[in-house]
Amino acid sequence: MNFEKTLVIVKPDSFSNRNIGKVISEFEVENLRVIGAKMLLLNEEEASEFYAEHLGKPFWEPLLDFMTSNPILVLAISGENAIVRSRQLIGKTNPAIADPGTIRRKYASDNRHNAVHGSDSPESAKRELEFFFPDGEGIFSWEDKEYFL
Ligand code: FUP
Repeated sequence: MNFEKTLVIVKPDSFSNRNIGKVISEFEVENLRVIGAKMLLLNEEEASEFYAEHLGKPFWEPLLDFMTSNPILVLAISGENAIVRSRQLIGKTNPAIADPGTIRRKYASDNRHNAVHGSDSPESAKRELEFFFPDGEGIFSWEDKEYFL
């Protein structure tokens, strides 16, 4: 068993499109469990820091505008091989070429308004969880309660 934690963001378009519940369900039905959740409105500084690796790319400014346009829901997700399995469920960045059945294929509009984010590696998951849940505060562990059984 390889239990992992990963960071998922339900993006602003999922709020506009009233898809937040559906997006969360996609993880839950696969036994990827919500162990932390926060609804936030990012400011430009926070969005820039979170997406720092994309600084200078042509989509940088529109990405920041989009990510600060509406609330987001940040989720800490836990489960077996949670990082790679979440990425598989989410699908490719561009929904037009994402596999049928993936979250982005079902709920995304284009490669910016793409419904959801998921950490792409163990290193990213660590950084991104720490970004939104510093020192693990707000994250519940599997050992905590019957909730997780
Ligand atoms: P992903 O890991 O699939 O979320 O995709 P990337 O890390 O490559 O990109 C991060 C975010 O940048 C995307 F979710 C949306 C934005 N982006 C664009 O707006 N346009 C692009 O062409 C590529 C990415």
